[in-house]
Amino acid sequence: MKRIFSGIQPTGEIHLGNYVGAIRNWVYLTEEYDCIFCVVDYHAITVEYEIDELKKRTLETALILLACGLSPEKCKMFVQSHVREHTELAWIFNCVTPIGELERMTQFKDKSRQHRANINIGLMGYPVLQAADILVYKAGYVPVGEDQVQHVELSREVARKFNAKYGDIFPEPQVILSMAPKILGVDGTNKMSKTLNNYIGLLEDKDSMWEKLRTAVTDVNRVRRKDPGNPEVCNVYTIHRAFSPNETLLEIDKGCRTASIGCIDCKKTLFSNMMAELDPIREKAVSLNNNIDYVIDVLKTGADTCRAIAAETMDEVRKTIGLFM
Ligand code: AQP
Repeated sequence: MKRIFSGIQPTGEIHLGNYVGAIRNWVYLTEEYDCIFCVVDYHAITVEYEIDELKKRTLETALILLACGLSPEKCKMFVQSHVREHTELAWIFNCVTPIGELERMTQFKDKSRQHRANINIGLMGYPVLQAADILVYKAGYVPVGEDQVQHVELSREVARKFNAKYGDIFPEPQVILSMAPKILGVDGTNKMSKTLNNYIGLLEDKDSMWEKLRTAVTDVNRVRRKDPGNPEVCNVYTIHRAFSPNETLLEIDKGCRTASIGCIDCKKTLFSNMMAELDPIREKAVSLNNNIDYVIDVLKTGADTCRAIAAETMDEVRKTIGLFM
């Protein structure tokens, strides 16, 4: 079975972008692939964070993954820091990765702007650790949102550089994109993001979800109710595509272009379709919250299984690069 690896940061509330851009696709993919999913806590400490929050967010992120439909029967799930081989391999990869490649990463440039007072080596080396996360399991496929494509390309480059220097050990991983690889935030400008505070959280209070959707930016050229709109440039329509059936999409598309419906009508339909899918997830999250030992157990079992796979790769790597064993 072909192997998949992907991760998610415990940096804040899991939002619609994470869900339709990645997590929902992960659930589908468990039917066909050998899947490994990870809450990447070491990635989360590359920016300022609350020490007491990290632990809580890590567990909450795992809980949401389970609530969204990932199950330990169909995939392995664990916390990155519980498998030390990730950081060990990252160090080795540091030694084959040119600094120039890291400096040109869009996320590094964006995060450096957002965190001017803390541009640390970890922030720059983030994609190297990501390459190690993927390649320590020799995963060939990485399902991510569009923002992560450049990092997966860098993983390919790292694998190539390592293989050229030491011999063919690693595959060059390929990206798998979901059907909604880029969801913008409610500001209609930036990618929906945990840290930009432009998100709609999966477990957020329903009234607050609606309020954020109600006021979300749509086609900026549609100023008055009677102006026709253009769904192609509307982020709300992009979210519709992720939640609404084809007939609804056609109706919305036509209604918007002819101004026979307004943005609020469109958002009401979206909210109803969205909640039909999210309500069971939210209910499952409540029940998992009452059974938190189960979540901890899933993570522990996942880490034990993944540690064994990672240890095998690291034995091979240590031997290959000439470490005294
Ligand atoms: N807006 C988005 N649209 C589509 N996919 C998205 N993803 C994130 N935002 C969107 C995908 O979700 C997965 C997990 O993301 P992550 O937690 O590893 O970090 P991120 O990509 O940096 O997401 P955030 O929310 O913006 O986190 P912060 O604010 O902490 O940087 C990935 O597959 C990602 O592509």
